[in-house]
Amino acid sequence: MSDNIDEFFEAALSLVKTAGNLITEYREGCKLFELKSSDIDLVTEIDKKVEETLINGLSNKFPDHKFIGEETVSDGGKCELTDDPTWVIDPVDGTMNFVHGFPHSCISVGLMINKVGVAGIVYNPILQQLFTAKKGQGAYLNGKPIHVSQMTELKKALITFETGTSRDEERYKAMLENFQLIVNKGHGVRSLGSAALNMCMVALGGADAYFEFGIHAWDIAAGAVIVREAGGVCIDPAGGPLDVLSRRVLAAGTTELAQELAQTLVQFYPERD
Ligand code: LIP
Repeated sequence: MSDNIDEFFEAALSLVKTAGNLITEYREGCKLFELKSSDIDLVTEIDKKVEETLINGLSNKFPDHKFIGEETVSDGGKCELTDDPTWVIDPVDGTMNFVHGFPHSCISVGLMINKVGVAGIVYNPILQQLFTAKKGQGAYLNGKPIHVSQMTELKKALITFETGTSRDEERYKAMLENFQLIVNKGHGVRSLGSAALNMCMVALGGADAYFEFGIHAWDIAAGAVIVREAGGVCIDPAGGPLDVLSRRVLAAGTTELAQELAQTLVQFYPERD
């Protein structure tokens, strides 16, 4: 099995690096975009081209593999996770950043087999940050091993957090209440505008935890493998096991911090993918 995963990973990595060139042409920002579910949920032609490059390349090499791609699902495709090898892809995670030229956008590619994350690639081609992990083989930034922080207390923790891409009133209310809670109780809040890169900051040990309500499987599949291989935990924000289709995630360097956050956060339950 691990030989296959190495082969799958190497093929994906080569395609991700190629697709990254489509993003780096827009250092000042990709000003042409369309709206999806709200006026802050954007998609560009590059999102679609990157996803097409990855899915075509991987399905040519591995015809029996399945795909969950953000833009394919957005265009009406199935969002179905089976036991088959499934690539869970966000072609440009942080599309709002990409449009504005804020250099924190990435290609996020996760591989799940039997519904378990076995490989993750998160690549920010603008800043040349390549986060990678394979199950049981550790997590890396540009080929160097990375490890989560050992922070166990919220009062000393730096938490990454997002405002999201929907203006749903109930979600907003929970998001703002949680923002205030974390600011009052912790060391501070940071918001990169990309779930995948927020999770990589946890894997790097630069942030102590990340949580979000409203993300999708493609935002977190790769980051979950990278955080876990860096020694961290990825769970449901209420403390139970992570369900990548629940649109809820909590990643942390330690179980203790994760559980304290789970007891502290105001919960929100989006409609599942
Ligand atoms: C984004 C996520 C981010 C979240 C946004 C959006 P996109 O992904 O990475 O964490 O807050 O709502 O979903 O839409 O840029 O691929």
